[in-house]
Amino acid sequence: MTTAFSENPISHRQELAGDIHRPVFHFLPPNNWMNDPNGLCYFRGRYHLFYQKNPFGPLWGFMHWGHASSPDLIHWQDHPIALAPEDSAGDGLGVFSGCIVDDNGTPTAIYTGVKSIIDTPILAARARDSSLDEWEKIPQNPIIAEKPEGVNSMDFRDPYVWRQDNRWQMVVGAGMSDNDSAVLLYESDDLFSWRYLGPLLKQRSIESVTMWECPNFFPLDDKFVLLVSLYPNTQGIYYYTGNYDGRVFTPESQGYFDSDGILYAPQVRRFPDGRTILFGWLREQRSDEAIEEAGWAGVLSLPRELALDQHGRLVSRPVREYQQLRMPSPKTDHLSLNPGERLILPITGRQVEVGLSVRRGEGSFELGVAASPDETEFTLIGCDPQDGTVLLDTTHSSLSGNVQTGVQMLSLVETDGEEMRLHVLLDGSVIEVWVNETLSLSGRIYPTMADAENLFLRAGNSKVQSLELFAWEMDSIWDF
Ligand code: DQQ
Repeated sequence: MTTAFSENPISHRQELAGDIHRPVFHFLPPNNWMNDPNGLCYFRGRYHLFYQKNPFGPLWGFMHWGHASSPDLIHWQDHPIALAPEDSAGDGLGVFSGCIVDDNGTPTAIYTGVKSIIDTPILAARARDSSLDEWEKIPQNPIIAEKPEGVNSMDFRDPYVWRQDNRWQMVVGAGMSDNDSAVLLYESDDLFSWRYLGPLLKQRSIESVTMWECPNFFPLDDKFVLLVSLYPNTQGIYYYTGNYDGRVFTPESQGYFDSDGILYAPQVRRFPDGRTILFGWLREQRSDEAIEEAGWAGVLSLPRELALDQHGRLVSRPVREYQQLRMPSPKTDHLSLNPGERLILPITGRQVEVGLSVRRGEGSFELGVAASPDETEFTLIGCDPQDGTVLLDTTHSSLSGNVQTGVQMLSLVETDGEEMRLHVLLDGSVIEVWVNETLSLSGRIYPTMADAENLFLRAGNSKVQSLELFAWEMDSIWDF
């Protein structure tokens, strides 16, 4: 299904509301295609979120910046398209990813313009009203016309700008002719004329990666964090934490953030209340044909508050504001399970949050969600408190042949505490899992059966002595 471009977001949202795979408490486009979050910012009491949008259809192409705003990071209002491609502005083939900074009270977008596949200048546009609905691409564009030497012709994009020591600094994602990936560092006094300082980081850390997309570079606690998205084949988000003296970044630790490449191309900003928050794109795991039939694609993660833990790992938890979506009367229980015992939970649905707490050393168990009564479709979250691992297994999540499935795993280390606390948030085709409000896994699932709504617990080969359960039905963020 290809829908003609019309800016009538509420009617599109209403038309698609019956789709069982459509999340209701994660931000997603009214219809058609969305990918990366862009331009995350806070202006005059509202959070603004921009995003890569194809207004003409549900597959990637002809990128614009869509726009939504929120009073609380959870409930969103659609705005008109903010930035559209224009030949005369140097972005005729697409307005690709970028960020927004506050230039003395004027929100200013710094983004990738696509002039041709090998010509991707960095451009700027300034907001002309307080709702951030009207934008003017500046006459000085392009603000960076040429890529530095050694950068591959098609691998230069996604500027991220911040204030550093009374100057502006910018990083841009790149792929280099020596096969390294790089994040390139620039500096400016006025936001419009930029000096190239060289690579902030340049590496060939993972063999199959040819470029780092969507860099984010920001202070967190007393460190700096660099996030990069691993391209091609969208291999997920990798982070480096370390020290930054305003010129040189010295990484100390590194790792994957989330896993398996379903969460990708994040946008991070620190907000006035001091929290550093990330939104990521949760990629579809179904075929183009299935997406065309659905008429929409792409959804964002819940906003995640970032922190560094005692091991120096970059960790996250969903912002506390999502808890307002918990419906009254949670189901709570104190359970024990005999070896192999299976228990249907007293809650059903496609919009649920389940919390489970056990002590380390207990027997292993699985939580099943989105399970059909005949159990031909189900998604498993496995927990082994002895070795501290959590699995997200979507192998049986759908009977459709048009869906990619898999098994993801995360592991706690010895010193992560005496307890394992799982938080599972299911919202239509989105599943997000946290353990101990630090490490996360994200998945997409597409059950074919309308009644694939059950939840169950199943013990492994040993007894689970004591398991605390909290479960909530979750409300929609939309009024209809
Ligand atoms: N998406 C944008 C690019 C970016 C990629 C194009 C990452 O700017 O590199 O839609 O998903």
